[in-house]
Amino acid sequence: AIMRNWDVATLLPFTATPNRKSASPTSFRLTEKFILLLVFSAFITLCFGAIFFLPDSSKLINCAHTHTCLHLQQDMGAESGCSNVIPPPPPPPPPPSPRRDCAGCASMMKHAWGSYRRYAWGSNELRPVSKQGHSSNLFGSIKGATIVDALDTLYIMEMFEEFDAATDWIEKNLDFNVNAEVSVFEVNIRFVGGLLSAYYLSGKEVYRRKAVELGEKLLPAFKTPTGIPWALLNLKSGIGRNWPWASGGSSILAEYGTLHLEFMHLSKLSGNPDFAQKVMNIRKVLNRLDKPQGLYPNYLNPNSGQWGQHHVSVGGLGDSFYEYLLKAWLMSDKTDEEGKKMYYDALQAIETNLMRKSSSGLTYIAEWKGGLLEHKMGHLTCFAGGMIALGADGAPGDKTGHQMEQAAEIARTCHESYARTALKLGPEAFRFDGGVEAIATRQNEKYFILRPEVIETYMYMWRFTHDPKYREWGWEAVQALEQHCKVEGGYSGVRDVYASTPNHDDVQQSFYLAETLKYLYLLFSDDDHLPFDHWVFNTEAHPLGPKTSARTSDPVCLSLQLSV
Ligand code: DMJ
Repeated sequence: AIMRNWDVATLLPFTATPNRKSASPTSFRLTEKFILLLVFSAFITLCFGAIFFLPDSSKLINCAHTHTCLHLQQDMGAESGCSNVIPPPPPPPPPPSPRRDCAGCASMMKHAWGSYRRYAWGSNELRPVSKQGHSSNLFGSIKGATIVDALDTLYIMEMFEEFDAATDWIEKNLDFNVNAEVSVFEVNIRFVGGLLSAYYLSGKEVYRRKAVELGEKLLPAFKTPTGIPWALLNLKSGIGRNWPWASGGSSILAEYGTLHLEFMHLSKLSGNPDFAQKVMNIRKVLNRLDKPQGLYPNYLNPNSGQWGQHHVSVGGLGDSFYEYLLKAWLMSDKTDEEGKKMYYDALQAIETNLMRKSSSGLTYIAEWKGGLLEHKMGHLTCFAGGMIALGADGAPGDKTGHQMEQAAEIARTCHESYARTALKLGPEAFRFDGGVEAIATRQNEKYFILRPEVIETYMYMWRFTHDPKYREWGWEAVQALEQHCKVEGGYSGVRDVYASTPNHDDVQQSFYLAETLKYLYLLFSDDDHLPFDHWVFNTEAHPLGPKTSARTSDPVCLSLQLSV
């Protein structure tokens, strides 16, 4: 009530009646009113002036925790000429670290998967520019390569609605009863590997059943005089053959040598020892053979059991054979002594005969052709940084530190192969001859097809060293992928990484979802997300289920171990 009386009194001069004679003592005359009006307008002008000319405090509030804020404060101090009264700026906050939870990488997966689902559902792969399905002859008429390859990435990134849609498609449509020739290696690493890891992660029986069913379809590939399998197999007739271009009808080291992990798991999950026997026999054949300089040639004839051409590579045609020797030992809880010895002996021979340093000090792994070196390193070879780091801990004779250094040097060289291009993406192969270092010189080696190997190595190096440069390098790759490979309909490879604008090849490879995006996600995740002491990744980045020490008979529990 008191307030109301005060209000009335204050307002009276402005609400008084125009009849001056009857004006109360509180009324004003015209001149007084004019003066009051002047004072009032001056006050209003001052207020507006303050709004326009004083520092913008709202900006300060909004940016209180950012770099821009700091700059703004400094600018304002300089403008107002009162820099001496402003206290010295606090030390700058640490640079914004890459997104550690990698929500960014998960959103890349959403775009890649969403586009595949929209434009190519059920096909093997997506053509992201023309927005339609794409089928490579590696899978014959088996369908859904991207669905099976991406299953575990969806699960790991907690995209469960998408994972359920994929499971539904697999239950209803994934069919191996096809009269078609497939690549035994590709079907094994992508389909068998993808199904096995989906089983270990989710515990869904359909994945175990389909993996074993497909494994059984692949067994006829081993019907050769030596038991070294054919590269190609007709799934209906069980007739196999080798690639017509492979030296004298040979099988390929990286193909027959990259069945071991999956087949050991198939025996365990099916109770059928055939799978394990077939891959252990491959070892036997290899161990009977003389190896030039301790090296494994890429070609081996499955009829005669003799080497073909003496070409050796840690990249294409050789790569994952070495990887599977090491991982077989790790997966056996370090009981597979034969695998261990074969791996470290082979690595020693590679170091002696293939590993070289360029004149500016970049370490690379060359290719070996009958004793002569070709000073070229493939993008595929870049996985070796991660492999060597993974094995360094068990290296014989105090070589752990030395192997970690080698791994770090390979990672640096592979990063340079990206950094020296216009698009900041790595070429298919780069050379160290003719005055160049880590640069592709041939037109047909300048393409980038969304391959994972360099990011794979960053991921392993990050986990073992926690050196922030590996996350920085990974983030550079993310930015380049977003800028040059992302299109409305997904992600595409590019034809020339040295061209200033990307020329898209219109293929979104299934390994982009299986490997590249998964390794990126893990690079920015905590170490206990799929810890290495529990899980071993197959060569297509499919985590194969906990090693003996962590094993439980209930696969659903295995998936729970992930989140603990
Ligand atoms: C993948 O299919 C596998 O990583 C394989 O071992 C070799 N290369 C491709 C991806 O580059």
